[in-house]
Amino acid sequence: APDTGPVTLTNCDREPIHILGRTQRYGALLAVSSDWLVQHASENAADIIGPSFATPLGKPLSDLLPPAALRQIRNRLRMLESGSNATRIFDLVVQDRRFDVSIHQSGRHLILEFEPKRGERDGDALAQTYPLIQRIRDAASPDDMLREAARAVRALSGFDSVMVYRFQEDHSGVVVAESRRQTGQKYLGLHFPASDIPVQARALYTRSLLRLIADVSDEGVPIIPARSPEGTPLDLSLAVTRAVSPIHLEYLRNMGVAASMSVSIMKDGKLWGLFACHHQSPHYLEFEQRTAIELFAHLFSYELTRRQEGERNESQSRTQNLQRKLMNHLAEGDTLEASLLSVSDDLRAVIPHDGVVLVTQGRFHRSGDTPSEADLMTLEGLLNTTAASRVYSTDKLSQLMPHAEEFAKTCAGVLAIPISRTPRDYLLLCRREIPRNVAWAGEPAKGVQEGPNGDRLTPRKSFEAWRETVEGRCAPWSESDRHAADLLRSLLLEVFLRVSDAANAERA
Ligand code: BLA
Repeated sequence: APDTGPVTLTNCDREPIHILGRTQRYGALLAVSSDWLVQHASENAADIIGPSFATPLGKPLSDLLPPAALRQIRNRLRMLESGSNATRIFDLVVQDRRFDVSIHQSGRHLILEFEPKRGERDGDALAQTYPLIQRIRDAASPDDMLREAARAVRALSGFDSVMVYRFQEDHSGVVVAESRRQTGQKYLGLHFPASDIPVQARALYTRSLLRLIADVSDEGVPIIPARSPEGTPLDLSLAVTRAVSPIHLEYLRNMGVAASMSVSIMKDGKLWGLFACHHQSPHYLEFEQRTAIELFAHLFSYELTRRQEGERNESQSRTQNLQRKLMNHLAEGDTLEASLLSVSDDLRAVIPHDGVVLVTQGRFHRSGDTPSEADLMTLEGLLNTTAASRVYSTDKLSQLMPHAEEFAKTCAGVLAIPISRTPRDYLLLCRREIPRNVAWAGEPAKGVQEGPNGDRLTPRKSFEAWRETVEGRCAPWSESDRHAADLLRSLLLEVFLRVSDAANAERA
């Protein structure tokens, strides 16, 4: 049934944040029809653009804007027609006032957003970007690279603090780098649940790569009328001045933040993470500066992909290495158990784990942190009910085997690689529970009042919520873990075939 009730902390992903019907105060928004009649306008249009916009609804744009401005807009529209989904004009003049204007199509409307130019810009932003990218390129390690990136975005934006927030496979997130004006780190290493940046927000952030929340006390300016005559609200998904979810505003206020900006970090067409920027006081950035930061994020994404391709090659060569060593051991006449044990370091490098069990012919050869023999017997029975000749993995073994709760500290999840068909033999990799006693670096949640949207909206409470969700879980088996497991499965199958061929040959 559709959920029509209020948005709460447990159904965050239902909040329709793209049709909230308000813009942030720093801009004014107009929606015009294909014949350029104003259909919607934010209530601040006259304040921001000029007195001709006192009663704009239903009027032709040509009555409201000077001919030169109209010409600039018309020229820009050609760009929209040629495929890009948004365009911008950096200097549009209306009666001595200068604006940056963002233009995009939304349903049957053309949306124009006006932001007044504030004083002389320094013209440095773009020039500043390239040396900063060079430093990223030169970074010695992946961690270094993330740290440099946070520093760079802080330099480009003037925000007090910048974090690199990375999404995990389950859409929870972790702060992987942090740069703050006041020394020290506040959130580095902390995890947050997926619902802190709900699914519809993540989807928007893949389409619109930068949003500035210039003042968290700004509840937004209404756009009128709220609905079109057909009854539909204006879709603001790509609107740069889109007002922000009140739930998120409360989160930011509880965090002691007065302005926030996030910039998407894309990788392979997916949202890899965000630069999350915070300021102690309201903080506005002009469009060109925002554009430079967007460009930086774009170049950074590119560097990230490049580096990770390098890592992928490395992991491929590690897998090959593992394969070669294993073959050598077997060729020298070692048993499979002995061979696997002697390559365990290489195996751990390919698929990180805390313990390993070779299950063959009803016997268990264990090494590292694994369940007991008795528990393994139960587990083997259950694994025999999973699909044949497929890698099976779970990051919460207790879902398959309730009793596993009791030994989650030793082994909370397994990845089982079937290595022969009859009877089913397995190579079982085990992982311990995710450690949840991460040190909290920030100040305790002092004096946070429970607001209208409930009591979870602080990073500290949020972290607690994440802790509960990972209770009894190990770190998720990633796509590349499973891929490596598949490769290993075919390799081991081949080995088994050879071993049994050899045995047959001996017998003959
Ligand atoms: C958006 N939540 C966001 C954003 C961030 C976070 C970075 C992007 C918008 C921005 O630039 O501020 C979360 N920010 C964090 C986290 C840290 C941080 C985890 O600094 C940690 C250090 N948020 C909740 C809950 C709900 C929620 C429980 O915590 C829902 C009930 C909603 N968050 C929410 C929504 C948005 C959001 C709706 C989108 C805001 C928008 O774009 O309109």
